[in-house]
Order: sequence, then C-alpha cells, then structure tokens
Amino acid sequence: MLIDLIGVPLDLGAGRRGVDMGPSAIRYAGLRSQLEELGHTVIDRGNLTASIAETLPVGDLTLRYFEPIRDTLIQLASEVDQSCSQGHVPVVLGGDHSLGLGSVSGAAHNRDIGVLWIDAHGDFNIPSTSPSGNIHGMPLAALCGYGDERLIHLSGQRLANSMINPHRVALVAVRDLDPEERQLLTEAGVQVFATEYIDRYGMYETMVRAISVANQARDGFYVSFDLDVLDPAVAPGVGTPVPGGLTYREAHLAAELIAESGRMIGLDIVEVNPILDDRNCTATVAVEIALSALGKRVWHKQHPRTAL
Ligand code: 4U7
Ligand code: MN
Ligand code: MN
Ligand code: MN
Repeated sequence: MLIDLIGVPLDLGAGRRGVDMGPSAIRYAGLRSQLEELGHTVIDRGNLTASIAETLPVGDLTLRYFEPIRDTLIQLASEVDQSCSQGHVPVVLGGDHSLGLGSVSGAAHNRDIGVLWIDAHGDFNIPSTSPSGNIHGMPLAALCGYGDERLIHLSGQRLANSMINPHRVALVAVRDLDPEERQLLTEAGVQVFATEYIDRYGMYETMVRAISVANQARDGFYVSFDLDVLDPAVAPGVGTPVPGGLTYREAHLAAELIAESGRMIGLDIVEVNPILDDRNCTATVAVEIALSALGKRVWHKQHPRTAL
C-alpha cells in the first residue's frame, strides 16, 4: 500500500488548545517506521498550514474561528482528493475533528463513499444546536448537508459532488449527544451504534453491522477515528473525555475488521492532545490502532472465521 501522511496542526475547532501538537506527537510515537515495517510505502507530506488562536479574532461565536478553519480545510480536501486519485491511502494526523469535514469532502469528491465515524460524540451539531459553537462538534452534520451553508460548501469553494449520504454513515461507540443533536441524527437517518449497542451485541457484531452500512457505497468508506472514543483510562490525552469508552482490545478489533474488509479508502486520527497526555501514551495508542487498521496482526493475516 502507498500511504500519504498528512499532518493538520489545527486546534481552532476545539474548546481548548493543544491538539495542534497532535501530528508531532503521533509522528514521534513512530507511525512512519512501523508502517514501513509492515511493508507499506510511506510518503510524509508534512503539515498543512493552520493559524494560531492567540493571533486571531474568534469571529461568530456560534461558528468559532470559521474563516481560518476553512482555509486549512480547503487545503486538506485537495490533498486527500489527490492522494485518493493516485490510488494512495491518505492518513490524516490531527488536530481537532473539524478537519474531518475537509478530509472526507476530499475523499468524497466525485466518489461514492460511506463513512465510519468512531467517536464518543456525534459531531452532528449545527450552530443553532451547539452548546459551544466549536466546529469540531459539527463536521459530520456538515458532510451530510446540515448546518451553516458556509460549512457545508466550505464558503463558495464548493467541492462538487462531495456530499455524504447519511444512510451510508455509521457512528460507532457514541455516548455523549446533545439533545437537539440526537434529533438531527434521527432525522438524517444516520445509523447510530451507541455504547449500549456494544454492551448487548459485542464489538465484533457491532462492527460487522457498522461496516456493512458504510460499505454499501460504491467506492468504499472513509474512517474518521476520534481518540476520545477510547476509555479515558486508555487515552487520557484528549480534550473532551467521556467515561465508559472502548477498551484497548475493542478498539483493535474494530481496526482489524476495518482492515479485513479491504474497503477503507482513508483514515483520520484526531483529537490527540499532548498537553493533557501522560507520556505520549494516547499518541502511542493512536499509532497502534492505525497500524491495525492498515493490516498489522499478531498472527493471522486474515482470520479464517471472519466473513465480511
Ligand atoms: B469531538 C459537544 F457540547 N457536543 O458540540 C460540542 F458536548 O470532535 C462536544 O467529538 C463536541 O471531540 C466534541 O461542543 C467534538 C459538547
Ligand atoms: Mn469527534
Ligand atoms: Mn469526540
Ligand atoms: Mn432519510
């Protein structure tokens, strides 16, 4: 596999500083060398440019830092689109989750794709439902055509044919939704696999179903992985931790099943906050999950009893 690493040192979409250092922390944890050991060819495309909060006005309080975020997302969408067009797999290192709007838009440009959004949160707010005005709580809604026009179209720079069909979106391990965000998700028809679903059916069954939702699309699916989906005991270095998250093994199982489907066209690894982390352990887990999603196994390459 040819893998393009794209760093997005952006934290303007989050409520607190620090995730802008995520790309460095993930690189420092050894992503590139371990991907190469797996047999992949890796091109590190460096970091995109992103502005710094202290130098900017916040702007509209219901869509905080929209303009500088848009500037970064337009760059990102174009890099991801190019990577996919060359038959490479883009791996986007965040950065706050507003970047998912750019990466998935780029991957969806003239392609029919589903989305696996693996997150403690729904990221399905629109400015009028958001309690914070933080754009990292809005990207999935905007991808599905909900919210502020400027976000949906990245301000006039509309990426033709890049809208996502919400019926091809699976939200996995969510456990913190705002009341009106919940209504919007229902209205849109997103398939929500909340934590209680995992309690009942187990991670294996949950992922088989979630993958089959995203996999309906012709050209495969994009995976956007927010580290706060993990339990805070495993991944403390995130800005918005929520108790009751995935175990280390559940997250790996999810990543392994994604790899076995053979249909992932790109991956985001987001919301790693080194300021809040404990000796870079969250970035280290992020690297391990990315490796599993890109084919790393302890033993079997393909488990004989897995049929997806
Ligand atoms: B993340 C929140 F109100 N829903 O909109 C909001 F709880 O990308 C949190 O998943 C959003 O980390 C979290 O601000 C965004 C809040
Ligand atoms: Mn998120
Ligand atoms: Mn989250
Ligand atoms: Mn519908």
